[in-house]
Amino acid sequence: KKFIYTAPFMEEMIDTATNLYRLGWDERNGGNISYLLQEDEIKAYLDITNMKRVVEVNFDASELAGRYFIVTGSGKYFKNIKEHPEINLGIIRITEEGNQYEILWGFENGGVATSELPTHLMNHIQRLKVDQNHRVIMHCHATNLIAMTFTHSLIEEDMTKTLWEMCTECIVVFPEGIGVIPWIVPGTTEIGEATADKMKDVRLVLWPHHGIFGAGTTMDETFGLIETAEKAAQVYTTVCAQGGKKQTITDHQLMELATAFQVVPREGVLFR
Ligand code: 2HA
Ligand code: ZN
Repeated sequence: KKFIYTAPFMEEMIDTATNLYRLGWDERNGGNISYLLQEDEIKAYLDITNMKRVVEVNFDASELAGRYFIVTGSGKYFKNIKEHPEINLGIIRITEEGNQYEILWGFENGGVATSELPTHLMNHIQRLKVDQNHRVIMHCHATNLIAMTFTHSLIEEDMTKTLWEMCTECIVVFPEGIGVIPWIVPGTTEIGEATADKMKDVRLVLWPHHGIFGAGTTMDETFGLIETAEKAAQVYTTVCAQGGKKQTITDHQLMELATAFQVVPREGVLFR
């Protein structure tokens, strides 16, 4: 077998977690990532018949039976992933019944998958229904997006419009807009269901006063999606600090962008 630290999925996971930490979006044990892996990808690096431990899942994940994920650990710090991937990350497989997962690699010292596993798995189930190439769910505490949930309208169309206005790229990167759920206790199946429900239509879901969830087909794309929304939120913060908008990208200009880049903007955001 090849050395597992040379696996592209491992390198992507470590690099992304390290970047998120460096950006200040994953303090302490904040944030979590799960990355759907193909059996063939893993087999070159790991004996998939060698299961280390079994852990309960407290909801029905049978739609993901037999699926593999590399996932960040519960209570683990993104800051430490680069130094000790084998403690802070794990490779898991959902059992046939969908009520447990098996740990095939990592989570040494008795660790388990992220406390947000229900939301991650429910989002994977939902995104796979609308995008067969879907693979990544990422959660982080992006600073300016969180701040906006205190000062800005939480109506999705309002939030989407403001983010689109703040950087010309935004409407091209997330034409479907951003979802916003109510405040709910994290780690619960309730917040998982609310988030996954939004993921039918969007790849970005904002948790008020907490953080952001992103979905995508690759690690780079998912990271880039969150990065773009957070950049817009950062510009918004600066615009407010400078005294507010004096001019902006108009709705007509946003439509021109959508046409030029062949994206369909979410209904109900422009020309209201
Ligand atoms: O894992 O970010 O939402 C810590 C969190 C919970
Ligand atoms: Zn969080």
